[in-house]
Amino acid sequence: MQKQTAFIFDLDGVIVDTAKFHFLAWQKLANKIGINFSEKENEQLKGVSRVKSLEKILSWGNKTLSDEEFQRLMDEKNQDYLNYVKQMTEADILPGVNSFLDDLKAKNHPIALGSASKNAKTILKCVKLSDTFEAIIDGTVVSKAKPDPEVFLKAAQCLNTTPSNCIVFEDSIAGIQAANAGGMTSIGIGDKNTLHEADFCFSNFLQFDYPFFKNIKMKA
Ligand code: B16
Ligand code: MG
Repeated sequence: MQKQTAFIFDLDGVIVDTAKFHFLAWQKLANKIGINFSEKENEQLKGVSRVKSLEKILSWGNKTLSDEEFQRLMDEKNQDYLNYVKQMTEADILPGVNSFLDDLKAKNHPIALGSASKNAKTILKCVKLSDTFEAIIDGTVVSKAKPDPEVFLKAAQCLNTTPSNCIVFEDSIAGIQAANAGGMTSIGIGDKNTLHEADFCFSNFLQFDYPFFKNIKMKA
């Protein structure tokens, strides 16, 4: 079993700010079908799978759709989203992320990606991080959406380590709940009030450095 502390990173909203693209694409779609969609609703979709996101939007508007129409709208939203994603470059990696990843690699910490997104590998390629993670667990290999801990438990397993040896970075409420449910130490990236269930919370990666994690009190 791996002893060195392992680090698991969410993607959207932690490594890159694709959360804003999800917002724009969902808002366009929701408005098109007559459903109001603001930042407040968007917060509830962070970390949530594409299917569950559309289900939630439809329930807010008391709408039901045929399976075919549901699929068509999901595809439309994803195409819209990918049009934003395809314009991304390394410059879109959030501040402080690259140097923190470099520090972890220099100290031989195992690192994995744990994302709900089915577009994770496309995004990593655009921002040139395809070879950074030892394990990539994304929406194509998980069956249960966050807040279920499956995505992070699979990541820990791939890194050959235990949940209690893992630190998870997350920007979503569902993702923090997933990390906590998996018995991992959770670090919220974002607003402290929104992510109050996190063990620690920072507004971004410039607010802490590698030495902070040398002395961190792990959950278990
Ligand atoms: P896709 P994460 C999540 O990624 C997003 O936060 C969430 O807003 C999105 O609906 C979900 O991925 C599915 O994404 O449509 O690309 O498959 O934050 O877990 O990296
Ligand atoms: Mg996220």
